[in-house]
Amino acid sequence: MIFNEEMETMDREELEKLQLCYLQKTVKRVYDSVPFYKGKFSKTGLKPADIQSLDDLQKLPFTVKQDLRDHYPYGLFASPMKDVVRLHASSGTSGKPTVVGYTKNDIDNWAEIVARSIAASGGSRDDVMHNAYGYGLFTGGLGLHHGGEKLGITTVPVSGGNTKRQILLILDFKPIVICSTPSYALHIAEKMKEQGINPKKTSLEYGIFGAEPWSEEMRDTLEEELGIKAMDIYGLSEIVGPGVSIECVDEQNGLHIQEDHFIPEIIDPDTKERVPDGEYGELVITSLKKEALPIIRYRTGDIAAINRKTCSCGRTTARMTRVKGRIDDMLVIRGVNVFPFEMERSLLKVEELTPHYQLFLSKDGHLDAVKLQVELSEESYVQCQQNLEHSVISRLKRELQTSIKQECLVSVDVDVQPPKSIPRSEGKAVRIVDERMKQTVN
Ligand code: DLL
Repeated sequence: MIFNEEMETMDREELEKLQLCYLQKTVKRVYDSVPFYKGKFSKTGLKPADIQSLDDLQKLPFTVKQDLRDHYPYGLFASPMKDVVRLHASSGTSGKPTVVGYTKNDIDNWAEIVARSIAASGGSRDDVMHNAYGYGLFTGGLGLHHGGEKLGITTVPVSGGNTKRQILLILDFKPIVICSTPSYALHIAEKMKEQGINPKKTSLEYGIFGAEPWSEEMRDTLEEELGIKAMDIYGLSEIVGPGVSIECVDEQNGLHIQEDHFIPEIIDPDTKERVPDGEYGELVITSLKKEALPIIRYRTGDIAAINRKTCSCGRTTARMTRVKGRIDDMLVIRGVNVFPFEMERSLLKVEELTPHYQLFLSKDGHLDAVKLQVELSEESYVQCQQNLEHSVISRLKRELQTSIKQECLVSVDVDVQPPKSIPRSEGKAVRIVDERMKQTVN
């Protein structure tokens, strides 16, 4: 179902006219109300009136996460605090979090795009939605919540954690849609099996999964394990939260960007020049309707590509590929660039292993070294114990190493552990344990 036909299927020429109008308003708003932007524009003598076409967007400077940190907490807000009704913040692994403010209109607009997203994923007002994204400063829980209520789907605000209770509520409330990180959905399925419940046989039909990178192979695993259709939702708190883009259930092939709210660009992160459609690069987003924290050309750090071909679902909006990973997470192993997520694809092809994994990074002299820790499924563990434990483990190690070498062109050490050795996550999974700094300090 298309929640907002007018906006989601708008003729592209019309859409671009609308985008230009909102872009001009946003540029004027930040110029007049945020000294940081006025200062930046002034360095190149740029005035809001210079934005006469969508191409002129490229005249505008980029904004980066550090700018938000440097102006912590409210320095980039374009609305007086009396108009700010909500704050969210990213967890921030080091130092202060990045803070995002919302006016009442911002919350309404966010609810609108998330309502569109849930509808695109197969949910409708006749259904029940189990929302297992964390509620709080993280945008996942409340983002899906308001979108759910706007759509009119019965929203269960269960939040993350207490997996036993999640299962009870899924069995009793009979939701059609589940929202969580892909890794937490896997964990819920695993716990169901432990309790003797077949995860394929619940009422669930659709999953809205995001907040962390996940592969096409992980989609197959989730769909198979839970007997659902799994859709990818993308967003980031600096821009709004979940709902920037979403896959449609019709094609499950690229995430429709809510282009009447955001302008996407893909740039080469080194030259900072735009790259053609279809080429991978860093996703840059400009907000068009945000009031409290409008943001100009925000460098997301996420690697994706854009395609503007029309989709069979009827939506005319540009689609982005699933995010390959963050630039910061890219590993350079003996000169080869690789994202952790690319190894996930190889792992999921080995039947005897579970879909859970962690990568340990260390230094081997001056070079980066990677150990991929994986675990045996319960079934194969029993088999290993019954017969030749070592030969099975060595075979799995070899298979996985060869597959990673073929797919990612890097050699990694593989460590096969017993079942349930890898920590399970209730939110974003911790895939990378970076021990390189620790080694340098010692
Ligand atoms: O993760 C918002 C969100 C909540 C998105 C629920 C989807 C579902 P942050 O905590 O600010 O916001 O983290 C944003 O997470 O820059 C990406 O690196 C990553 N990310 C988010 N969605 C996806 C996705 C939320 N579908 C950061 N695929 C982003 C890959 C994703 N990475």
